[in-house]
Formats: sequence, structure tokens, C-alpha cells
Amino acid sequence: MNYKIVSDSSSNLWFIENTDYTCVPLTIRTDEKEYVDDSDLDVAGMVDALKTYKGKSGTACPSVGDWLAAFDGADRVFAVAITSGLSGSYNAACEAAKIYKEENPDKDVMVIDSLSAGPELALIIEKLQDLIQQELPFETICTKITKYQRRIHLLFSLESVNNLARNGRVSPVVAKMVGLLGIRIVGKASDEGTLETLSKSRGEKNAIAKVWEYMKEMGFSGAKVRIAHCFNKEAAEALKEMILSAFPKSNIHICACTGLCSFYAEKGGLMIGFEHGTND
Ligand code: X90
Repeated sequence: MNYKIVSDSSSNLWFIENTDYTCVPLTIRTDEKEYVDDSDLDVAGMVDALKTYKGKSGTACPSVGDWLAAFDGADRVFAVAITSGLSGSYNAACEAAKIYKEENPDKDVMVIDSLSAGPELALIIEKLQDLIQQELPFETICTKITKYQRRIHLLFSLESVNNLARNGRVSPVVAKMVGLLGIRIVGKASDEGTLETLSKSRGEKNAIAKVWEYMKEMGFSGAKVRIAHCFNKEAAEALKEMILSAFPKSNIHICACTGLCSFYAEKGGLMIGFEHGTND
């Protein structure tokens, strides 16, 4: 019985070592160009080009066919999608799962609505790797991963929400708030998988301090943290240091946003996925 993990590229993970894994790309589109969020993408080039681009830009989720192609050949699939609250990716994955199971009655797919983006998907994927390695039955993994989702959260700090606003993913009121120079929005993925604003902060230092405050409020006590940044490694490192000084043993990884998250989180953006509670 072979297990496979598939996620869309909102996970910021194009590859994973030692795991049967496929990343299904979302695309970023302007009137002139299409950027496919896969390992051939020059993320820095895309971000720079979009900065001066005056026309319309948007994104598109993977198609049913894209998901289906990624499932091909696997006996048991875990498909992890960006929040259904902001994207059609999850629905496309569900449709693909239905077709895959109809065509292969002996195979099974669990489609997971992350209700989030970026590093929270990474946490789900890492947990799946762990459960698969333990050789647990498919149904047991399904139950455990659903339970795990209650333990994980996403916070973010954004310098600009222009692309989110232009594409109808945050309210114009929120967009106006960050229009002011130096104002950052700190927020979280809501229970419905949408952006929830928690506060606005003046300057990056204050924003990071706020994130850390919310992490503690939300029950962080030294477990895993995954930080994705859009060309802002310094801020990610600063937050890491802050966390480590309180919880020296916590397991923290930093990664760069790939295309989709870079488009929406924009330059300077941070996305922080973390577990509450402890592992023992
Ligand atoms: O289907 C599509 O075209 C993709 C749409 C994706 C829209 C939102 C992506 C957000 C990425 C922003 C910060 C954190 C968001 C919190 C999620 C609940 C990054």
C-alpha cells in the first residue's frame, strides 16, 4: 500500500525529501504574463515585475485535472489545500478525489481543508509524514490529522494588503488601514479560514512583538513553529530569537514564500504557523 501527500503550492513546499510528495501549482496572472508557482519560478523576478506593473493581476487555483494527475498511481492520498474560505482549490481537490475513487474503487483520498495557508499547511504535511512513517492505517491517520488541526494556528504580519484587496480577499476597510506608511496588519486565520485582523502596528519591531504576544495568548508553549517570509528573513530571524529566548527548545524553521504566498503576503510579509500546547 503506498501513501502519497499532495498539496497545492500555497504550502511554499515545492519538494520534500524522502517522501512521495507532489506540489500542485497555483498560478499568478497579469494581462501580459502567467507565473506558474513551481520550482522554475523566479519568485524575486515576479515580485519585482509586479511592483511596477500597473494593470490587473490575480491568481488561479489548480484545476480538477491538476489534482487528479498528482494523485495518479497512489493507493492512499492525503491532499492538503489552501483554505476553502479564500480559494477554489479545496473544491477542485474534492472533485478530483471523487473521480479518482470512482475510477479506482480500491483507492482512497482524504482531502484536507487547511482553513489556512503557507506554514500551517507545512505543519499538516509534516504531521502526515510522521503518521505515515509510523505505518498507521489510513483511517487512523485521517482521525489523527483532523484532531491535529485543532492544535495549529496561523498568524501573519503584512506591510501591504493591496493584492488581497484587489482580488476581494480582504475588505476595503482593512486595505485602507495599511495604506498608511509604516503600518502593518497583524492578524490570524479565522476558524472559517479567512483573514481576521487583530491589530495594526507601527513599524516592524512592534508588529513582531504583537505576533509573539498573540502566540502566547493562543497557547504557544514551546512546540513547533514554521515561519514563511516574503523577502524579510531578518524579521523572521528576529521573531525566532524572541521565541527561543522564552522557549529555547522549541523547534523553529524559517522558509521563503514561493509564488502564491509572495503575491498575497507581499514584500515584507510574515506568516507564522505554530502548535499550541506541548508534545508530551
Ligand atoms: O484560488 C486562488 O486564486 C488563490 C487565492 C488565495 C487567496 C489568499 C492567499 C493568502 C496568502 C496571506 C496571509 C495570510 C492569510 C491567512 C489565510 C486564512 C497569504
